[in-house]
Amino acid sequence: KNICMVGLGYIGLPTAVVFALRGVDVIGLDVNARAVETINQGKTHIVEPGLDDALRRTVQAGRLRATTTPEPADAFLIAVPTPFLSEGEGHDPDLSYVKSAALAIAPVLKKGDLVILESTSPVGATEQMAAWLSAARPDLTFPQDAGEDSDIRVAHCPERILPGHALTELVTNDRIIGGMTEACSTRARKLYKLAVEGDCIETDCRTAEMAKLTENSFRDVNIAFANELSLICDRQNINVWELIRLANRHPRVNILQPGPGVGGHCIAVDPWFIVSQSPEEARIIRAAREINDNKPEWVLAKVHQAVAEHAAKGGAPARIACFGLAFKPNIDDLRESPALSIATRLVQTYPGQVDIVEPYIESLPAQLEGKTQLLRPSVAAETCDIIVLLVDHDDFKSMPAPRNSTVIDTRGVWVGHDAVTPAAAPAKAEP
Ligand code: SAJ
Repeated sequence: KNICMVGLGYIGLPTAVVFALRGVDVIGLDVNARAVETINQGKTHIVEPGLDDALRRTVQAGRLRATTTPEPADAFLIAVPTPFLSEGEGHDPDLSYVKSAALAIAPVLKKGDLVILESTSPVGATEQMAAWLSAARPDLTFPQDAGEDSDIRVAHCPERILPGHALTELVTNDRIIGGMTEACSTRARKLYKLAVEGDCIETDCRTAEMAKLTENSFRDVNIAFANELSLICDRQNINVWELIRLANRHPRVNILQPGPGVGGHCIAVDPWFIVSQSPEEARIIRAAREINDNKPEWVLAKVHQAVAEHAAKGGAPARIACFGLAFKPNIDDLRESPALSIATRLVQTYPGQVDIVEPYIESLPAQLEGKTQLLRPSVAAETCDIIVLLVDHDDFKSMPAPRNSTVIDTRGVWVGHDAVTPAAAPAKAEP
């Protein structure tokens, strides 16, 4: 028995490795020839703690092999991107990668195979995928026409791992198993039980699709609540971090943390799938997306205000330091990062005045290269007039709060007990 992992990115590669570690023979299929070559050399093209070592062991043991050419397997797990379409206001889901993956594996499917969609998907995507497979293979039967007697079993089992904790969460998290029929669910559950120690809970594929979208929307709505509070508190001159700490002492209140916006490729995307399918009903979910997407503009306005106040004092133009570019703490992942977009806008607006501090990278991303410089935290804290804290990296938490600069702390790292307003400088350090 072997499996084919289709898509060897941030989700697919760790998943392939975890199954291979449990003794399953895994073929990895990807359109990226360079990634395939790197993996076959026992190396990773993504950053994930523990992955390098585990991948090398599984490749050396002959359990994991990558290819760009589809091959027969007993089960196919599809983990390809499902972004939204950039054109138009509707944020409609783009299923073109799922379609390409389905068309790639269709020719090698055989009676008895299992096809699982792991990518976060709008409701109905699994049935759509089964329809694409069926159109490509009229000689086989699928659950939509043959029910429990189908030749091919199809299910949606959404991935739920937190980047940075992939190898642990793949094994310990509970899994939702959404078969198109009960036989599909049973078959998929048996497969996941080879690697997953958490519960594998069966449901239908549409509920499974909605469950995954709901989880990320829940988090987005809760972060939006915290971000809205940060705006209200700023106007009322109340320290939002202290406020949230106090409110969370209530046994039934658990507010998340405000920040410069929501980044990554999941939480800022998935709620739009619900909004695009139910625009009339999904009012809170849409508002949350808009609040979180507008937070970077608010942070930029705070910086502009601080620059104007500095200029009013006369003297040299303000030096501005951006602390952090990553989309969340203690990782090097800059994808869809609000910190990166704020830094990029500041570099454009104040050319030659902005420095970057990001301990997790060694060279600047292309859009900033040649336009700014990377500084060590202590150097930037000494030399910059305005410090914009954008990521709550441990490196920043463990350093003393900069005392001689105006601090705009979007994460409450240094001004956890003070207002976020630049006017409130100098910042107080956390006791
Ligand atoms: N953030 C805040 N305040 C908070 C928590 C997070 O501003 O209190 C921000 C982060 O800084 C970051 C963004 O939200 O910019 C998202 O970070 P995250 O750590 O909440 O989530 P992701 O995108 O890394 O992973 C999420 C997870 N989903 C949930 O926790 C419900 C993960 O389990 C999913 O597998 C993943 O999305 C996915 O692939 O869908």
